[in-house]
Order: sequence, then structure tokens, then C-alpha cells
Amino acid sequence: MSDSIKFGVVGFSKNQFDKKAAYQILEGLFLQIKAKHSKRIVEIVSGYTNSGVPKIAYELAEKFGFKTVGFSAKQALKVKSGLFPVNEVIMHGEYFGDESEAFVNYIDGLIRVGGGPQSRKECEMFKALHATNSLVSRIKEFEIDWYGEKPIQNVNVVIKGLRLVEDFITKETQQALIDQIDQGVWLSELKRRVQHYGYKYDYRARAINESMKVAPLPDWVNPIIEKMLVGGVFPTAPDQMIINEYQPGQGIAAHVDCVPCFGEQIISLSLGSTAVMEFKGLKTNQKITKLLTPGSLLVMEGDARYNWQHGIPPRKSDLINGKRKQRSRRLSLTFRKVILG
Ligand SMILES: O=C(O)CCC(=O)C(=O)O
Repeated sequence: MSDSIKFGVVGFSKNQFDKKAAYQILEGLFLQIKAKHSKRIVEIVSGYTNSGVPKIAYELAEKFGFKTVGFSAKQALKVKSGLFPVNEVIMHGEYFGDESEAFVNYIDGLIRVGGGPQSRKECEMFKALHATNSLVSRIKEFEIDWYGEKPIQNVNVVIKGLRLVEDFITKETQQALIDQIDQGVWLSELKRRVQHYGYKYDYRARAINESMKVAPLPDWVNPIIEKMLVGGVFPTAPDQMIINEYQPGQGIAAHVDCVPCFGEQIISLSLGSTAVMEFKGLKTNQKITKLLTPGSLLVMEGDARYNWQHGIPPRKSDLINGKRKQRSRRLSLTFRKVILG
């Protein structure tokens, strides 16, 4: 028997989680480890950082007299939260994730407390490595509450009637549309700038009628409408279009598009920056996020149109697949068919 045993601890690396729960889980497990391995050197191996679950693991490890090992890629040296003064540092690779394979090979057991994609991926790698080797006693996974921004993983959660057609238009077409749009007249009545075509929509009254007729949809948008009709996205051509401009930090409040004002399809074409759209089920309270890539077409009908709110949180950056991405200017063209009362 080797005189040391190594337990990896992975989990949330930022601080917006239920720390009390994480502390209690780790304290309970460390008590068991201490009792079972009293004659061995116990190493607690976690991300080389001074925040999140690793910090709690290291603090508790010191309390229990365990050795602390920081295992990370070099990127850890640049993180603002600093570095826990661990007993030993092991570095593998440049960027977060590069160290995962070496990490799972180094440890004898693994504990996950919450955590994002990297923590979960490491658990899967560890399970694959020990598939035939008393796995149950080697890995312990716990879910705890996360209070921060939810990581976007573009999971295929099915909202009936929601479709995202990626690359509906090319980069060149996107730029051509942006150039046309910027020749139009922007309205500054909201926090974000907008252009209304076909009918002006009254956001306060949530109403539309004949008197709100404005300039028709411009000719330059016809090829897009034809493509939507050919693709069967719309049964008949839309007669209303709102262009939204989102500068970093701007968003749109969660809403269901006015039911008596507009028909069954609400369709939004994205230009410029990627955006994270949040959906909330009115009946289920379920929350789902969808990544709207530039050039994609979002189609909402049926359940998605009537039973889910959609909105874009006003932020300057988004957490996408574990990486923070700064937003830039985004434009969206939302097409609807007006129902006149
Ligand atoms: O920007 C978008 O993609 C959505 C716009 C929207 O929801 C709206 O104009 O009502």
C-alpha cells in the first residue's frame, strides 16, 4: 500500500454558490477520509486558485492536517482571485482543461461539489478510467445551488415550437443588411434603439391598429422574406418588422409577444454579436438558455410562442461553455404578421 492517497476535489471555481452546503459536504467526507486513512498521507488535489470549492477544500484540508496540492494549467496564474498557498503545485498545459487528463490520472478518488463543464468532464474521464475498478467508492458527486449566471451549454432542451436555424444567411449578407439598416431612422424611445416597419408597435399599450401603419418593410429585406417563405418558416409574408439594436450592456425584458396583436409565428434574425436568450416556461417555471449565433434565425411558434417568455439579460458579457465572452453590437430583425382587431 502506498503511503499517500490522493483525493481530487472539483466544483464551482467562482464564489456564487451555497458555500455552507459545500463546506458541510466536504467536512463530512474529510472526516470519513481521516478515519479511514489515518496512517497515510492524504493529499487534497484541486484547482490552483483561491476561490470557490477549491478554496474551501484547501482550508478544510489544512484543518484536517492533509497535504494541499494545486493542480492547474498555466492560465491559473493569471486569475484575479489569486492562489491558495498550497503545499505543492503541479502545472500541466497552457489553458484550463489542458490539465484534465493528467489530473484524473494523478488522483485515487474524486469528489465533485457542483461545478461547470470542466468539473463534469473530469468526472466522466475519471469514471472511464476506473470503470472496472470499484468506481462507486472512488467518486462522489453532489449538486449544490449556484447563484451566479448559468453557464450556457446549448443543451438540446426541447421547447415545442422553438427552432434555431444556424447560418440562415452568410456573413456577407449579414454585413449588407447591417449597412442597409444603418441608413434607416433609429427611434430612441427605449433604452435600446429600434426601427419599426409596417406597423408601429406601442410597447406600453401592447396594442396595434390600422392607425399605426408606418413605412412598409423595405425592399432590401425581400430576399430574406422569400427565403423564409421557401423554407416554410412563414405560411404568408410578414407585414411587420422591428429592428432592435443591442449595444453591450443592453437587453430586452422577458416577454411573450402580444397575443392579440401578432400571428402564430415570431421570427428573429440575428446579426453582429452572439446573444444569450433566456426562456422561461409560464406553466412550468423552467428556465432555458439558447445561444443566438450571428446569421441564425430563431423561430417561435406554438408552445414557444405562447407559453414561454423570451428575453435577453442586459449584460456586457456572457458565460458561454465556461468561457466569458464580451458582447459587441448586435442587431435583430423580428418579423411578425399583424392581427388587426
Ligand atoms: O433580439 C431578439 O432576437 C428578440 C427581439 C424580441 O424579442 C422582440 O423584438 O420582441
